[in-house]
Amino acid sequence: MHIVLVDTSRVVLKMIAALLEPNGHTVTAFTNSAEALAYVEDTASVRVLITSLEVRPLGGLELCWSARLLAESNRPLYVITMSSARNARNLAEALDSGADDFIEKPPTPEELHARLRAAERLTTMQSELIRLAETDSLTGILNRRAFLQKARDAAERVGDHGRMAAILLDIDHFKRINDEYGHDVGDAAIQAVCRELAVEGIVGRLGGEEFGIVLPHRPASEAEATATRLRRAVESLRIRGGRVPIRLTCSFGVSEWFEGDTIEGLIKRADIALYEAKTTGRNRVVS
Ligand code: GH3
Ligand code: MG
Ligand code: MG
Ligand code: MG
Repeated sequence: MHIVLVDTSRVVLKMIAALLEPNGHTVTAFTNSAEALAYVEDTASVRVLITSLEVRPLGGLELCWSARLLAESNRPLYVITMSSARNARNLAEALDSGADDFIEKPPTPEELHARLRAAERLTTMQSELIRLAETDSLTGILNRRAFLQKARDAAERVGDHGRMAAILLDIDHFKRINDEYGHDVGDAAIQAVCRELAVEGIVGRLGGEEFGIVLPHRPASEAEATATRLRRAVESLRIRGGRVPIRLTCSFGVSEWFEGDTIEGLIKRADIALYEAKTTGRNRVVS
C-alpha cells in the first residue's frame, strides 16, 4: 500500500519506514503536516495516513479532520494516529476527529503490521463498494450520479475562468431496435455505442440510451469535433443480432462552460441542443 507518514522527528520517520518498506509498502514521509495533507490531496494512490498527534503546523487532530473530508469524497483513506502518551483522552479525541485507528509510539512491528492488515481489508472493501456505487452495470462506465459528481469536481478544478464543454448523446429511434430485435440486442447496441465513447474526459450513462461526456479544459469547438468523430464512429457500427447487421445513429448536443455556470446548467444546454438535433433530422451534432 502507499502510506504517508507524518512526524516531526526524522529518526521516528526512518524507523517506521524501515518497518514498512520490507513488507512491500511504499512510504512517503513528511515532517510538515500541511505538506503531507497537500500531498495526500493530490495523490490518489495514498491508502493510509499515519500521523503523530504532535505535528505542525496543522495539529494531528486537524490533519485527521481534513483527511476525513477526502475519504468522504469517495476516496478510501485509512487514518492512523500515533502518540507516545497513550491515554483514553488521546484515543477518544483521535477517533472523534475522524481517525480510524490509534497506535502507541513507537509501535511494535507486530502491532503496526496487524493494524495495516486491518487497513488493507477495510480500504479494499471500500474501493470495491465505491466502484460498484459509481458504475453502470450494463456498460461499465459511470452511472448518472457518479458522472454528475465527477463533472462537478472537474468544474471546481477548472474554476470560473477555465474552459470546459459537455456533450450529450442519445441513440436515434432506439425503440425500433428493441421492438424489432428484442431487448437483448438493444442492450448489445447500448454496449457497442458505449465502447465508442473512449475519450479523454468524464463519460457516463445518464439513462436508457443516453450518454454524457464532460471535457475539462476543452472549448465547445473541440467538443463539437469530438462529437462529430463519435457520430461517424457510431454510424459505422454494425450490431449483430438481426438477419443482417444492424446499423444505428446517434444525435448529439454540445454546450460550453461559462463563468458562474453550474453543471446542471451545462447539461441542460447540451440537452436543449440534443433536442434540436433530434427535431432537425437526427444523426447530427448541434452546439
Ligand atoms: P429518439 O430518436 O427520439 O431518441 O427515439 P427513441 O426511440 O430512441 O426514443 P427514446 O430515447 O425516448 O427511447 C428510449 C428507449 O430505450 C425506451 C426504452 O424502452 C429503451 N431503454 C431504456 N433503457 C434500456 C436498456 O437498458 N436496455 C434496452 N434494451 N432498452 C432500454
Ligand atoms: Mg428521446
Ligand atoms: Mg433515443
Ligand atoms: Mg433516450
